[in-house]
Amino acid sequence: MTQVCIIGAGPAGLLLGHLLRAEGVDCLVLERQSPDYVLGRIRAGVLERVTVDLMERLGLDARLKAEGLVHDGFNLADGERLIRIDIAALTGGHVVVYGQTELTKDLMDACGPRGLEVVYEAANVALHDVESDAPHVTYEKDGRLHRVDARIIVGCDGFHGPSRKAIPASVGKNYEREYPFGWLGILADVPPCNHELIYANHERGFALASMRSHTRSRYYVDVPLTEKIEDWPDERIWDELSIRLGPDAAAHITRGPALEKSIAPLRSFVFAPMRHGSLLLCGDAAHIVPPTGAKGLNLAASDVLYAAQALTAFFKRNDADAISGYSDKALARVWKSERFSWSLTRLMHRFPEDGPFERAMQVAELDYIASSVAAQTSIAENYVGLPV
Ligand code: RFL
Ligand code: PHB
Repeated sequence: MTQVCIIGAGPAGLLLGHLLRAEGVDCLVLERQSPDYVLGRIRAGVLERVTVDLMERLGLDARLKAEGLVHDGFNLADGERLIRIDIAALTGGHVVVYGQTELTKDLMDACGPRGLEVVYEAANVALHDVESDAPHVTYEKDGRLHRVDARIIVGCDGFHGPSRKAIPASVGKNYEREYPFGWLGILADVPPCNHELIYANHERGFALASMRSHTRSRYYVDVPLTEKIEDWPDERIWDELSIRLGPDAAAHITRGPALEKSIAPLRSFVFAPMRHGSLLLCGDAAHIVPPTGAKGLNLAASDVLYAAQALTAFFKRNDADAISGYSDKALARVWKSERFSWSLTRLMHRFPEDGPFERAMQVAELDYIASSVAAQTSIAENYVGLPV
């Protein structure tokens, strides 16, 4: 028996586990994959304050502080022009570039010393009786079936995990938008072409220049969903980046062998409500944003913050209202990030169904942003992260 059973040891599950442990709430984390598999997934790179603050509160921010790159701005590229969004001047804040892999590693390394129990390679995780006050979870490991009784289950098991599916269709609603392209990402040990991120809308398609450190770069181009990674040898990706990012950036691109290459589909998705009975959902288990706004991991962090507050109030002060209020509180922030991620995706990508009118709207919007402090401020305050 445990107070909280957390499903999934990605950033959401591990952050929540550590926060609950720090409050003296019992919990157990079940993860389908091995630690190495989890760390092999290359994903987010940009942290908002909410995420950095949680790591600081946990006292797990030593490496993030030492190695994270503070970014005071980023750029939107439109053909030849770079429109700089000066986050620091417009909002007083900044974002920190620090890979999700590194953050996950910091959280993983702290599990042993802090007594956070994670069962890796837990197969066939299934949720039972989530509507009741006595739910339980079953899983298989080492050829045996295990059962975990808990008072609360928190689904942090990503978009494809079993938690959301444990909520009956009659109770929840899916809001969904799929995009007709994916992002082909390349990671390489080469210096970045620019000291800040560049999001480019070129007639050949979208490109993003990002980084993990001064010596490791992360780049993306959008590709039709029919595209296969085998058709994209490294040189083809570098050639495409050099065109789409524009001549100034191209002049500073250093090419190198790919450490990792993958294609990720783009999706906007929200499942509501984010609580049903004794089950709460956090992070990608409840919602997906297209990566254009760099919001996915940060939304997982704000969900976890709200969930930790609610569960602490429940277990320490017997406050059941905190749990009932979790979904509305989390969704209020989720929807605003969904809107921002969708609108930046719309602005920066070429959609196959778009004609000259839609293209003219993109040009006009970018032109407006370039000339309007108000428009830049709106983008900056969303990018830096809305208040929690
Ligand atoms: P995760 O990271 O998917 O973790 C879920 C965990 O649950 C496990 N799991 C199960 N465990 C037990 N039983 C089962 N049946 C299970 N099924 C799944 C999984 O193995 C996994 O360990 O979800 P979480 O924790 O909610 O975290 C969300 C973030 O990972 C995600 O939102 C971000 O990576 C999105 N994202 C970005 N977010 C940002 O904030 N900033 C960015 O710059 C950014 N860039 C990105 C991104 C996502 C990308 N891809 C590949 C989708 C760039 C890309 C390309
Ligand atoms: C990344 O570095 O992987 C990254 C950065 C910004 C985004 C998405 C991904 O918007």
